[in-house]
Amino acid sequence: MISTKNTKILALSGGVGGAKLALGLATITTDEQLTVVVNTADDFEHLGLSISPDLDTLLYTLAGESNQSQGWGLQGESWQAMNMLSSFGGETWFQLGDRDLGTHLMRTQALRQGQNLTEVTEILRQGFKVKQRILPMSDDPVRTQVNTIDGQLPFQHYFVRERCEPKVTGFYFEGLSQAKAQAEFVALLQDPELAAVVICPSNPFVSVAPMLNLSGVKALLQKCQAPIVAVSPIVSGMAIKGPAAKMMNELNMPCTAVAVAEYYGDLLDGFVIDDSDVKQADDIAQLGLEVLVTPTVMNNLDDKVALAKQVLTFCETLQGEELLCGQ
Ligand code: FO1
Repeated sequence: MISTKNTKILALSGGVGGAKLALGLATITTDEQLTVVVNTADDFEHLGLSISPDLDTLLYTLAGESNQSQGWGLQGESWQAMNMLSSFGGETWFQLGDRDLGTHLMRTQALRQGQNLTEVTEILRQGFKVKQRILPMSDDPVRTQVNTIDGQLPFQHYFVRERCEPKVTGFYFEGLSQAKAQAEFVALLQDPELAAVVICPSNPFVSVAPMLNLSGVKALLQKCQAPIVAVSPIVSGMAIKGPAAKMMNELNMPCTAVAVAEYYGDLLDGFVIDDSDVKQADDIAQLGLEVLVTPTVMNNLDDKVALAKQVLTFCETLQGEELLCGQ
């Protein structure tokens, strides 16, 4: 199915938007070909539990178990534990379903027993029978703090409890300067078989930035021979999901695909924009990037697969190397 040389693919992903493209990529590649490195700066400790929302979104999505209408959590969920907690007057602003709680209990106990986040994620991945490698960006804690006009808020307090309402003035990634990039992530960036790096359409500021700004990662990306391609999370001046567009407005950035391309800067070889933003293609090319214009909105599995094929074909043209055979 796949050529034997230079066929490893690395996807960098935040939560929902990134997981959609990761599922498309997982559908058209062999199990060993794809590694997804996931943002862990959204992680937090809540009700005594270690919660890794983006890792879980990836696990649940690749396992075919995600709750797509809700946008997070698991299918077939029940809420008995939350209802019980609510009856005691406990904190219920962050909704943890009964099935989802099993994941957090498993992770929390394993971390407390001394396993690292990579090892715990591996246990969960095997439990969910996910074939692709899913790695946390780091085994060290990194915690996004959102600076707002109302003061600094931990990410989930800003995102879920305050529904992204406070006006954002900037971000601080607690622990980032001391955190080491996950070892296999570092090794993959130096692997001669790495053939493509795909930055998924995740929030550039709070999902992708923590991964890129881990010590040494940008330098390795700059050295890496594989094409680096990002998919714009901004389509027609809006974010498909989440607060990226609102953040751009509040940070006085134009809410455009061009602004996202500029934000990633010369790290990229190629940038993927939606058909509806075709008028921005020339401006992006002016930045020295190759541009792919294609439908990027993923409403169903066919859309995810179609975009994944387009992205890998784009990488092939940038690399001159075949990634997909007979697709
Ligand atoms: N998002 C919400 O908007 N409300 C919730 O109550 C909520 C609970 C939740 C529980 C577990 C989990 O893994 C994720 C959860 N999310 C919830 C989603 C999540 O916090 C965000 O989508 C991501 O952090 C942003 O990528």
